[in-house]
Amino acid sequence: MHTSDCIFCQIAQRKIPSEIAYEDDEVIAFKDNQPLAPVHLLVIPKRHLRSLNDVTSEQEPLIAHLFGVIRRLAGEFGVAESGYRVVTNTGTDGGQVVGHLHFHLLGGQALNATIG
Ligand code: DGP
Repeated sequence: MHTSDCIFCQIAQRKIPSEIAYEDDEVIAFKDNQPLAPVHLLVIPKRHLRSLNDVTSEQEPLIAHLFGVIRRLAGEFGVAESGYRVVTNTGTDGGQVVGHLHFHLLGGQALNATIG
């Protein structure tokens, strides 16, 4: 389920410290350590999936649950009404750096076309 050389698996296992905003059995959310906006959270499945490409149809309920967490966090971090952006970078051309599926939740300012 976890991969020992994956930074985000280590964060999920609390082996690497992070500012955790939410956690349940399947999902964990924490502050990005290179924030691009006043609110910049990363929301991830605890299970190691490399990218959206790894998600099977059986795991789609997990992704639906994860989006519910994102919606809830947008409210808790005060950006639901002003607006926010959810981004998942996939693969090399998508700009994915960390090879563990993650969704950026960005908000707290007017976002330009390239942020995130
Ligand atoms: P991406 O390009 O979508 O793979 O973005 C990876 C993001 O992960 C990037 O915005 C910085 C963030 N990040 C990388 N390493 C760490 C870490 O160790 N802790 C935290 N909190 N964020 C990290």
